[in-house]
Amino acid sequence: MTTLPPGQHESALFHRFGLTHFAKRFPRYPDSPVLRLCGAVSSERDIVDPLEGLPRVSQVSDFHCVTTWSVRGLVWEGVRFRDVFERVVIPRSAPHNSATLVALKAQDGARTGLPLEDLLDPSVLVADRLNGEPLSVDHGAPLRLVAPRHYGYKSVKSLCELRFVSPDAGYRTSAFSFMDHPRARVDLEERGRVLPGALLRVLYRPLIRGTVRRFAEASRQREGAQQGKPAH
Ligand SMILES: Nc1nc2c(c(=O)[nH]1)N[C@H]1C(S)=C(S)[C@@H](COP(=O)(O)O)O[C@H]1N2
Ligand SMILES: [Mo]
Repeated sequence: MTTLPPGQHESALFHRFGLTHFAKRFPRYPDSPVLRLCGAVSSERDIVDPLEGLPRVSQVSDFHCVTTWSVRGLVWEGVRFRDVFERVVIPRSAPHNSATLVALKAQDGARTGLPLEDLLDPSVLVADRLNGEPLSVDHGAPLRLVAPRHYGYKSVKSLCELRFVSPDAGYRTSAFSFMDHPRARVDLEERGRVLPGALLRVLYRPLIRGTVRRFAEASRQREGAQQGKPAH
């Protein structure tokens, strides 16, 4: 059994989760994996099926939401970010050497970023399957980042854009900036930028229940609306 990082408790379920204003937002193109490469690059590109032909891996990892719930033993399948970088990003887009920060954007508008060095860690995947099935819309179809050593908000669902930037350019976040730590490593309890992790634990924990309910409710509503639509 893995031990959980400081301040986390185990959740039996992998909740659909996020900032409340994302509860009713869903990916626009859950069936079309396209990754935009842009920023300080030699050529901006839209890569269709970016995982095609790359070496696939399966990885079991725990997932840690900054609000203190963790789920153990998720089985992700996809391609290591490092391989996407070396085999697709460099040959197709050639980021400048100064672009050591990557701004991440999702189809639902969620934004964060991570240092390129953190993304190149072998534990970081661009995943398209979870627990033996294609990624669902709830969990980030068609492609999601999985960065298990960082809080869940870095594991961007429905990932659609990698913007390579210099560190002084920074990146936009969808949260208040104090909530987005530049690295957000779970082992160091880097929950946010200003307040200590041990304080944010206490502030975030009471929000879990209501957030889970809102996200689940929005998901049920979407499924209901989908069933009313003709198949295409
Ligand atoms: N696109 C997108 N990615 C996101 C979020 C989101 O709202 N939108 N929420 C983040 C947060 S805070 C968490 S804890 C995890 C939750 O993953 P899940 O919804 O697949 O359980 O996704 C992260 N990635
Ligand atoms: Mo989270």
